[in-house]
Amino acid sequence: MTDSFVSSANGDSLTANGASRLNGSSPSLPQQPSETGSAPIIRKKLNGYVGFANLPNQVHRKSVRKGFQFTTMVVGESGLGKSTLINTLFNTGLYPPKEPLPPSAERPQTVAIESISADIEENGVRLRLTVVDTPGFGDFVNNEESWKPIVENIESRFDSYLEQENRVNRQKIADNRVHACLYFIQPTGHSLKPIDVEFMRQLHTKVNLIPVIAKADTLTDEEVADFKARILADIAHHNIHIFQAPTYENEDEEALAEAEEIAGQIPFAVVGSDHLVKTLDGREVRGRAYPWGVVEVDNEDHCDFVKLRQMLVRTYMEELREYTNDVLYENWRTQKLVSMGVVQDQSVFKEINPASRMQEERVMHEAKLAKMEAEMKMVFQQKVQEKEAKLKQSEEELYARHREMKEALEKQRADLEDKKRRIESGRPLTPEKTNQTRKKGFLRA
Ligand SMILES: Nc1nc2c(ncn2[C@@H]2O[C@H](COP(=O)(O)OP(=O)(O)O)[C@@H](O)[C@H]2O)c(=O)[nH]1
Ligand SMILES: [Mg+2]
Repeated sequence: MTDSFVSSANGDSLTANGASRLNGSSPSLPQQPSETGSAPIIRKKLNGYVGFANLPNQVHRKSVRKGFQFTTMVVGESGLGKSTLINTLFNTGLYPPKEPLPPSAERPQTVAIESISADIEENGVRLRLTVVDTPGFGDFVNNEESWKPIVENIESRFDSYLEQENRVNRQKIADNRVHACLYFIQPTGHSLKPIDVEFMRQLHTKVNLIPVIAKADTLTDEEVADFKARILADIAHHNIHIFQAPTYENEDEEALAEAEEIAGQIPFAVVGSDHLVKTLDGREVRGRAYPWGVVEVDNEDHCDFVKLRQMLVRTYMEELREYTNDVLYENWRTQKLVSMGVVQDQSVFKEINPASRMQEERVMHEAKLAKMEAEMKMVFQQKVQEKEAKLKQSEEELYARHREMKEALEKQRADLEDKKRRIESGRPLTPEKTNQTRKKGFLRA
């Protein structure tokens, strides 16, 4: 392998930084708002060295230390060269040569899911590679639900990730989600078969689909071109979403051209071989030797293997991981939680903007003050009213007493006047007194 993953990972992190996707055909990632809150962003030139230009290198060093982890799934009828292609892709003997089953052997009745992990290293970069194989897919008389165990497997991996995310302690989350699914199409030269369409329809919202034409050395160049066109038409007709290499706004022309070139080769017509053969001109290459010549795996004129490797490993492995996490898993998670009846509690996870929060608090405080003032006013008024009522009452009482006393005085005066008049007119003061004198006189007499 001439390409080094180190340099590509390094270069990508620089060009892809902070850019947004241009690719219209792939559902875009949820984008972060570019400006946080309402704070204006000031563009300034630096006067001297600060050092944050080194940040990508820090990330690089850290990720190299941590290592990478990637899970890919291969699906397709047996004998299409899945195991061989994986061995070719990662240049290891991940799958040892398989002994074909003897005719009398019992055949499995269901699609099995087998996963193999390997730690591989290239230029000091470690990759924990997991390949999920699906032997049995499309191998039965009735393949109606061949896709089912595969969907279940992908979902159970999502489930396990969700369960880990919901733990109280999330120190060690193992990411076993499938980041890419290589779907092997039989090199019939016709178009997609119902089983291909059904599989892709069931899976395209759950995994990054990468369709490949298996054993492309069995087709001529024209046949490959026609077959590709028909496959793409079928895919478009059934609204199947296959993984597209994303492009970014501020990327250089080279990167854009590369993305375009890769996108132009989908579905990749691949040839796999994990052993070396000698070409007519004496070179030792990975390939397949035929009586009429050698098919070279790593030769772009012979097949799309190099482009597939670029898509899956060299350029877009990180994109595949990111798309799986940010879009596929996120959608599945939302659906799952909603179907379980979980509703978003706005009061718990509400995002808080400090400015509006302060404004809210001020309004609340002012309302509280106004309420207190109103209450105090009311109490005051009540007290005043009570006092007024009391004063009025005592006034009335005073007035009544005054009237009473006045009346009594009037009466006394009238009595006195009456007496005065009687005295003046020489009449006895009271009839009783007359009686008394009479009595006295009678007694005296
Ligand atoms: N013509 C051709 N044969 C291939 C290719 N890849 C694998 N084979 C052969 O196909 C047979 C089945 O391959 P294998 O990788 O076991 O297929 P699997 O069952 O899909 O895993 C083996 O004999 C391989 O040598 C290819 O690209 N072209
Ligand atoms: Mg196999």
